[in-house]
Parts: sequence; structure tokens; C-alpha cells
Amino acid sequence: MTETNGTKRNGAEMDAEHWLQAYEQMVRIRSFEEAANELYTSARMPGIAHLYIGEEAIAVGMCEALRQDDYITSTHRGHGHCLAKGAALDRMFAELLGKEAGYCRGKGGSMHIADQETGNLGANGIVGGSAGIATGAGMSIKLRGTDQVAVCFFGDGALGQGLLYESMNMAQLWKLPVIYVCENNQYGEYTHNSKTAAGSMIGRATGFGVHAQGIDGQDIRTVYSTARLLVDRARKGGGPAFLVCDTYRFRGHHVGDIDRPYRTREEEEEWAKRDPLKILEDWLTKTQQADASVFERIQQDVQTAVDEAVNFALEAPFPDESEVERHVYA
Ligand SMILES: Cc1ncc(C[n+]2csc(CCOP(=O)(O)OP(=O)(O)O)c2C)c(N)n1
Ligand SMILES: [Mg+2]
Repeated sequence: MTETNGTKRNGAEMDAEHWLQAYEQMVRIRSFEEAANELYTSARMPGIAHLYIGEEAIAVGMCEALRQDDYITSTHRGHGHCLAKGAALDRMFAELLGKEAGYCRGKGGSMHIADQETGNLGANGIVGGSAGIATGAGMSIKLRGTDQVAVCFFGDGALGQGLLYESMNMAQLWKLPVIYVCENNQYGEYTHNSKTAAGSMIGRATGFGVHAQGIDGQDIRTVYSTARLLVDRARKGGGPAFLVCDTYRFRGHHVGDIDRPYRTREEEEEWAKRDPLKILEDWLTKTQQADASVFERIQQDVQTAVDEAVNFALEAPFPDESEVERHVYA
């Protein structure tokens, strides 16, 4: 049943074949999200989902620089992180549909997907909540004396959460191997961050002495090369880092946010020109490492795998009623 992603580069230089695997991983995330949207609009998925379309280069660029035994923590917009760290399509869809074959036996749903085998400590419906978990993982790594790294993904909305700053303070004091990755998609729900976040985003980390930088989150080559440096630094005991990746969600805040009255179509069109898939396609084409026929074949193969995984999840059984109180701690 389980089709896992075996493309991890563990931070090595990428050649053409590996860039195409990274491209495939981004396509896999996009196709997964399109299918999740379709399951929602056809009333086959309970609840809502927050789509990662437009932001794929960040999850894939960061996770390609990690080993399987490294950790990530994720957000309410977490499908891309889970898949990039190695989650299987079929068990992901099963979780979205509340089926027993899902990563959390159907009890977590879209916003609470965790998978110990791939080092995914969990998506999280609490904005900023994963900062404490990732920092705790960093503490555990240090106490156990391994060279693992923890990557904490969060949105620009989490910059308003105190836990992030308490966590970064401790991580810097104790030189923990944690990389805080802010996916700055400009909005928290329906509000632009110019209305919610005072001062400098980078300055929020440099105030603690944490190494911080801002990058273009649409270009996977930039994300990956930065990730390699920061991961290597953290592995060697260099301590935490804070990375602000500029990006944009191409869809609404969640699948039900269709009209998006809080932002203009012109703004969306400008960002659509910076589609992370297109940026990688253009570079691979320009450098003659691949052409349109290669991209089309990858897209078709991924679509077939996604269709199969959706069918698996639709047909999979729900947990038995007797399971309702098992594995529930709160
Ligand atoms: C502690 C907390 N407060 C409020 C919410 C409601 N909420 C859900 S998503 C969201 C916006 C998050 O914005 P951001 O962190 O930028 O992530 P994005 O949705 O843009 O990826 C809010 C306020 C929540 N889930 N948790
Ligand atoms: Mg945001």
C-alpha cells in the first residue's frame, strides 16, 4: 500500500536527475492539493483543508536537505511538508477522509498528520504551536548527542505568537540545532501582514543573536542552497537559524475561501508569474537538462499515482466504533 518518497538528497549537490526528482516532488504536492480540493468541493472530505499550492519550493527545498532521521514540525497548511518529508500519498488521503489507514488512524485529519518513521512530528492546528515542539526536539537531539536537525515550519501569522520568541531564546542560549522557517505568504487568514506585524521580521530573530536571513521562497534552488548551509551549520553545533521565505498562497486561506475579497486579482496575477514549478521548469529548460516532454511525463505519472491513492482512500474502511477513545489523550 505504502508508496514512500525515496528522493532525499540529504544535502548533497543535485544533478539533473535529482532536480527532476525534486520537481516531481513539487508536482506531487500540487496534484495532491488539487485532489484534496476536489474531494472537498464534491462533499467527500469532512472538514476543510488549507492548500499549499504556490509554496511548494519551500517544503521541498528544505526537506531535500534533510535526512530521514531529521525532524520537521508543520502547520495547519501542512500537506506539503508531510509529503516532502516522505509521507505516502495513500495514507495522507486516508487521513483526510477519516479512514483507519490514515497516518493518525483517521483521528487527526488534514491539520494533524504526524509520521514518526519520516521524522514528521506533526502538522498543527495551533498557529505557532509547533515552535515549542521543534525546540523540544532540538533539546532532545542535544541531550542524546546525535547530529540530527529539527526544521520548524510556520507562517508569517505565527510571528504574533509569544511561544516563538520564548523558543528561539532558549534555542540560542543552548545552541540547539533548530531551523525556524517562516513561510511569509503575506497573509494570515484575510489580513495582510503589513497590518499585523510591526518592525523587521528578520530583526525578531537577530534580537536574540539567532542567525537570520530572508530569501526568495519561489525558487527551489535558492531554498535548497540556503537549507544546505543552515542544516550543515546546525549539525556541526552552530546553533539555530531563522529563515524568512517570501512566498504566496495561490488559493484561498482554505478550500472554502473562494472569492478572496481581501486581496486584488492583479496582486495574484503578479505572484502567479512566479510559480515555483514554472521557475524550476524554466531553469531546467534553459540549461538543457530537460524539456516540456519530460515535465509532461512526470505530471502524468504523478496524476496516476494521485488518482490511485484517492481511490484507495475512498474505498478504505472507517475505524471501528470501538476505536473512538483509543489514542486520544485530551
Ligand atoms: C493560536 C491560534 N490562533 C488563531 C488561530 C486561527 N487561525 C488559523 S490559520 C490562521 C492564520 C495563520 O496565518 P499564517 O501563520 O500566516 O499561516 P498561513 O495560513 O498564511 O499559511 C489563524 C489566525 C489558530 N489556529 N491558532
Ligand atoms: Mg501567512
